[in-house]
Amino acid sequence: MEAVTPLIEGGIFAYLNYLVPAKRKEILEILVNGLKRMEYRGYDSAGVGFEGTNTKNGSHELKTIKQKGKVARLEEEIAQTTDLDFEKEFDTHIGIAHTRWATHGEPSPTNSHPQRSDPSNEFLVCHNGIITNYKDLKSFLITKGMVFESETDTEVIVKLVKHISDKHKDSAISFRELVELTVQQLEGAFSLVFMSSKFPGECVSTRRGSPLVIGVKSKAKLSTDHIPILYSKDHRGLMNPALHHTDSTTEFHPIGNKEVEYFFASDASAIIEHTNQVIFLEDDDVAAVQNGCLTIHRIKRTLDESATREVTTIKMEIQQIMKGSYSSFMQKEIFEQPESVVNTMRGRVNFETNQVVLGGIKDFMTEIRRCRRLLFIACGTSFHSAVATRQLMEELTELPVMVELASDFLDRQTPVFRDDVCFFISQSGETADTLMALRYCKQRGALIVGITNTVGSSICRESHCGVHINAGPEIGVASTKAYTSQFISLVMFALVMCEDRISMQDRRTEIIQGLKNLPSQIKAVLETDEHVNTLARELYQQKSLLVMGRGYNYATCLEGALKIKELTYMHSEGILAGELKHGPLALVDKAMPVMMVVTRDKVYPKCMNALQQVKARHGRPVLLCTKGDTETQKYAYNYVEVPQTVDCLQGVLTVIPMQLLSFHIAVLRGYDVDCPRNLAKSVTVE
Ligand code: G6Q
Repeated sequence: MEAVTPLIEGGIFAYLNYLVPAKRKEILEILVNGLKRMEYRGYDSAGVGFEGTNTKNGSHELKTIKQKGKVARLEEEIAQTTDLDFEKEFDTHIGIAHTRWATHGEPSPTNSHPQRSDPSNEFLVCHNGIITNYKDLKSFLITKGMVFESETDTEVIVKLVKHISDKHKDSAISFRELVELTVQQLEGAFSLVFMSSKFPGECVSTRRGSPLVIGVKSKAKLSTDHIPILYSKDHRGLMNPALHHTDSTTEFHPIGNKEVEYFFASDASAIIEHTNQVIFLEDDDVAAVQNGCLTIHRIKRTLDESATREVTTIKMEIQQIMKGSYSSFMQKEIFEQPESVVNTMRGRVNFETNQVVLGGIKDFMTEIRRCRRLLFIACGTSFHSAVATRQLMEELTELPVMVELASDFLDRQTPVFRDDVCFFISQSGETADTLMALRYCKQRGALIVGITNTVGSSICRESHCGVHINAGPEIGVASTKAYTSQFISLVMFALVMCEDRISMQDRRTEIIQGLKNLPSQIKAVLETDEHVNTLARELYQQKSLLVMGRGYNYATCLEGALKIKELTYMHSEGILAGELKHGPLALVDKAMPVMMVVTRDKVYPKCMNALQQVKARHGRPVLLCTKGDTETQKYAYNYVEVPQTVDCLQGVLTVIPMQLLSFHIAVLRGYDVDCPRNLAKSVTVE
């Protein structure tokens, strides 16, 4: 099984009280507060599912309340619910909750979690992650008579549980076994928490590639701090009943009285205020709570894995957990890039067969291939991702490619035609300039393709088709991981456009294999962080910084200069190295800080000419150069190395030292990295 990378998008929180009396309103407050602790993980809609008892006839029911928008909107929705007795007390209760970062299906109450198996809420699930084979499962379940109500991949999971449950209705199958049978059919990365009206008082959770933590709180001493794993099969794959019996030696519980509370969450930031006793589940663990006892199961034992899960004591502060060990969301997002680029490519690039599939535009590819021109329209960093991929787009599509700043494009009232395909790149999907340009092009009959990071956003909804970059929520105002994910999404599009061009197969294979190596190469560049920090100490009191490059690295100069400007308030300018002698060279002397991107590709000789021009004016260039290129480094005042990759992907690596440099200079200057002055995360005004 390929190592799946942790997915940040949305947050799960569940609460179980066993023999701990609590009023319904207290239970709902715990659930909502838990979601608020995780809102940084995704915040476009939220929901809760909880066991309710109809006070009139005592019937037991599962109720859900779900709402679009931030958790505060859900809180209002709960408060406005009239058919609930908030004062009713329960001593055993389960609630599951979720704050969503949409990847499939726009933010709406129907698409929020918990997702249900049927209108009677027989099974409910909250899900983080992406089920990459959900379409096949959905088609299968529809043939079995299932009726779907949402656009989510999540709904498939809970309907599959019901399908399996219906197939086993004459056997005494447990809730946990139902979940084990279900997840074996799933592909992708996920963390899941289930509850069920068939199994009141029980909760089952599991994970694969998306984190899940269990907190436990009890006045009594706990039965162990090493919870034994229960196996259905041994390491040879043979059923072995002795491996999965449960009794007081295998069940984790408080000793003596059974009073206990459990908390399930995507990360510890939602648990720490209740308890510091936590259990970190591993991939493919299935945790089940019943009658206050927790057991942890695995389908099959392999010889090398630990046979227990440890109950650990965490000592972190909430704030610190939300950002992990990072000082800001921007720093966290810079260091998330090895994972976010994998999520961008997940389920889309097959590195064995060298195939690329973009589901969101697949049905429009015939029309796109017939077009006369490609236009890429965006603002700021998103515009730079188009600059970064323009040369490759021209090479692989052999079409005229225009790359436009949305505001200028509109000022010029640029002619647009029915046989144009217009791409609108936007992390937020709400940038007014970009949205206005989209409407301008749509009115003129062009095909509109949205490249966004926010499902349900205006640009996403008003496009004819599109690609979700799957970078996860980007909180820092200065865009970092969204840029590299936009970059890779555009590269994937170019690869799709030439998939049937025999003459381009070698080039495609080279690029696809280059994409495969990117995550580890990004990690290698991130390891230069300390070196970049020393560079920042030399530069942070300067007044200006010139960033020069050309070819595939020109976009890095523009994006790097923008990062410096917006984070450090220092003047910075991205300069096309080929333009140096046409004016900018006049700026260069020994006092002017200069960075130059000089990597080993076709324009290397021309970059060396520019380097010589700078040196001849006593410039002291800091180079971003290819790892091990000692020949070039001889000319450097200082340098940062990046691994060699395919020429058209070099910009994904060379931008990272610029992200790190701008971060460190901003910190040295004492500025707010996540919220730079005068700026907003989404510029929704023209
Ligand atoms: C860059 C900024 C800004 C942003 C643009 C476009 O770090 O975040 O330049 O890229 O305002 O925003 P959208 O990508 O959301 O349209």
